[in-house]
Amino acid sequence: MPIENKTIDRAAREMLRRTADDGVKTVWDRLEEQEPQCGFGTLGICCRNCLQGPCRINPFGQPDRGVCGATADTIVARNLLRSLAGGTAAHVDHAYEAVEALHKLSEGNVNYEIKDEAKLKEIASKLGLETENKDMGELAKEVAAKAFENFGGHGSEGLGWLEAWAPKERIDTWAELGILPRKADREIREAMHQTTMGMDADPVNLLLSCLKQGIVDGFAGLKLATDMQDIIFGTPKPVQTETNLGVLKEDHVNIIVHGHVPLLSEKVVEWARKLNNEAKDAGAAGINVAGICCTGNEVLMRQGIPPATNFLGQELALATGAVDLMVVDVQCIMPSVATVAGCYHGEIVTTMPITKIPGAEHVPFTLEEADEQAQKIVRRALESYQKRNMDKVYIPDEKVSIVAGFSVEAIVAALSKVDAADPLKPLVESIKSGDILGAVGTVGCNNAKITQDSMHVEMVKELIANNVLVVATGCSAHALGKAGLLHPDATVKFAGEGLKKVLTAVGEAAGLGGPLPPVLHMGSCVDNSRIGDLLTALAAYLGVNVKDLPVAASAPEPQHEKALSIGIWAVAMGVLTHLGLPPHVLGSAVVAETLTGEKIESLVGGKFYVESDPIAAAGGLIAHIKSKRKALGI
Ligand code: BF8
Ligand code: SF4
Repeated sequence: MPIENKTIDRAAREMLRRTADDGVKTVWDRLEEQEPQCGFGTLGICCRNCLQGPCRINPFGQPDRGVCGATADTIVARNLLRSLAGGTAAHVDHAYEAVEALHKLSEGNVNYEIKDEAKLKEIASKLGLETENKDMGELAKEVAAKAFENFGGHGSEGLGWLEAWAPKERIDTWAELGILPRKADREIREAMHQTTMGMDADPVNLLLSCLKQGIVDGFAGLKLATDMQDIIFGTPKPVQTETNLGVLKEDHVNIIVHGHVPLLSEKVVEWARKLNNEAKDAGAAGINVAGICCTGNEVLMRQGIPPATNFLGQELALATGAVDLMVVDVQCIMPSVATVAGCYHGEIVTTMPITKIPGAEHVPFTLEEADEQAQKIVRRALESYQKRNMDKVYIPDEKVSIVAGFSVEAIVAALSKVDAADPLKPLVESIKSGDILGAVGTVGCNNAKITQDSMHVEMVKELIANNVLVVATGCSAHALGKAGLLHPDATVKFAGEGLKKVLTAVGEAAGLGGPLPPVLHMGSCVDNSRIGDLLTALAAYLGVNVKDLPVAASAPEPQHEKALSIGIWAVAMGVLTHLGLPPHVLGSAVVAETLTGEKIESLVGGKFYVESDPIAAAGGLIAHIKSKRKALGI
């Protein structure tokens, strides 16, 4: 595959020339080695859920059933539900870690603080807790106790986080469909049970459970994690920094934080700052921390740490030979990072008991000893720096300015500069007048099957040219950042007239001396809950339901099971959700048509839309937005 087809990111292209020259394999080489990928797996019609299998269904004839009699429809739906349970488990486990941190800090056992007391109080009162005259530690303990209740429990008790934050209309809709979740762990467990041999064979029933996993993901995963993290680390405010591999510094000790949960990365950032002088003693100009994937987004949003690259660039960052240490926690860490670091330079440090990689060093990370361990990790980076061969360092000269940190609170704060008494009014008026046609949330991953960042960037350019406001999270936000779209200049250059007018008015009122960027970076993948909160607030303001808003979601380059869980949450919320490539469901017409068809839309208001051409996808999303506008009479 020519390098131009692998990525549009110029820094990544330079590094791929380097890895090719050095004979070092990357994710794209391994994809080529896998090709042709198994057709049965691609269609979702293989099953290995029992030892009578593996079974495969012939899409063109016999056999049309597995040994037990399962049809393609059953197998595809079952496999999808298992994937969703995996994605949901990842987010719920992430949320659990964050709740545990709040609980432990409330007991004074760990060295984390409550950075956002206002958010703690706001969450507590939404949960029905008394907040007046209460010590913050005490309140945190009560909120953590309420949060813990979302994971386990008895009977048919529901999710407190959902009950407090989901729109009433959604709760009624889900209850009517029988998909209002009970506790998260119970639902994930049940999905695993439901998909074992000799259990559910009804594809429609399985798909309803898929929707239920999405709802669990949204409230007991995304929303819960974000709320806890905002309380502990602060609610993001706009920050300005740079992105792409050029943020690595040749004369600095370079530490990469990679993974998802900010409990570790925040501490690494803190100790990198505190130990900066030790780096000078070691002969470096200082310590430079950069991020990859979603923990990179977390420390970007709150600490202004520059993102080095997104998912597909993780090996390429190491190929610079300038990364002295990459510390990882959970999720989206390719095991190959240990091999690539071995070919160039740098130590890979794993920290979590459920994420170890052969060839990496394991430094266990615990909340109780977070400071000691973070110091140890930073000092290991200093040692690694001293072993770096400067002749083998090559950092591409590619970096661009970005603005990030657009929490809902930050967006409302900017809008309130236009209308202090009624902050949502200017946004809603702009939508009504057509200056803003609608909004699309672009989220999710890179996938080696799609030219890196190309779908994100080309689709979003088309959207903003058509006056669609874009909010972004995850690796999508990274992609758009590297392409310059998280910067006010991009508003001038790419936005349609109406969108430009609004972003300029808000940006100038907010004292930025120019427009807001055309793409608002709202955070990591768990921060998709922020998009959910924004839509919920907008719908409430307009007196309509989320499913009636002129909005859509898109994961242009989805890769992870988590992206599917987020996607199905968006569908369950009532939002049309675009995917740039189909999940492994095409082996069942029932499943594929249900997920993308009118039936699911009539039930929940949302559905999936698959389109691999970025301009056509933008066109489809714009047509959807226009139809929603028409239905609203605007
Ligand atoms: O949680 S976007 S590749 S890093 S899964 Fe992974 Fe996908 Fe990136 Fe963040 Ni989200
Ligand atoms: Fe085959 Fe049925 Fe066993 Fe799956 S559960 S492997 S289809 S026999």
